[in-house]
Amino acid sequence: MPAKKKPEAARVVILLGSKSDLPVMEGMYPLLERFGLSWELHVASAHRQPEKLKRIVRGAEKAGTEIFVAAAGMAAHLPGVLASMTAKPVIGVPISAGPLAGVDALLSIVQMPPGVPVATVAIGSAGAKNAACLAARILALGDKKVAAALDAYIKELARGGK
Ligand code: RP5
Repeated sequence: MPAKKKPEAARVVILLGSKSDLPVMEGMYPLLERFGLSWELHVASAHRQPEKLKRIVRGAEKAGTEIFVAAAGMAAHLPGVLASMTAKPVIGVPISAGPLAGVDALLSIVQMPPGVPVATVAIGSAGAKNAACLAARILALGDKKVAAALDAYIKELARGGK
């Protein structure tokens, strides 16, 4: 009997602290597609749904996900808690979601203790796009197709594209 084919894992798993983070994070999709990176997205708050978060991370690890992106606003603990659950690269996107306009989330995400890194990108939509670009740069190290797509994108930027 032929072996059952394992369902293909999303190379990038995106986690949001809330549905309200979605409009900003949707900016990642066109870039991930352009770089040929498969992805999936889940909402799992580190504060409100820690057990759900654990289940998603365990499932993604088992399936072979290579990079996690986590976006959260306010006291943004999602990327750090996620980084405590995996040894895969975690990219953190601070979201502007309250009176402190994302500076609260930026400081919460970037100030990780030694040994548990979160690669923190800019607040908001620039950060969402850079999360896709950084994921591509990491995966391009071992994937020629991603490297070529990234190279074409960088050349387009040099010609004045956005
Ligand atoms: C964070 O609190 C979420 O990531 C979101 O940015 C912020 C507000 O969440 P909601 O009250 O909109 O669900 O946990």
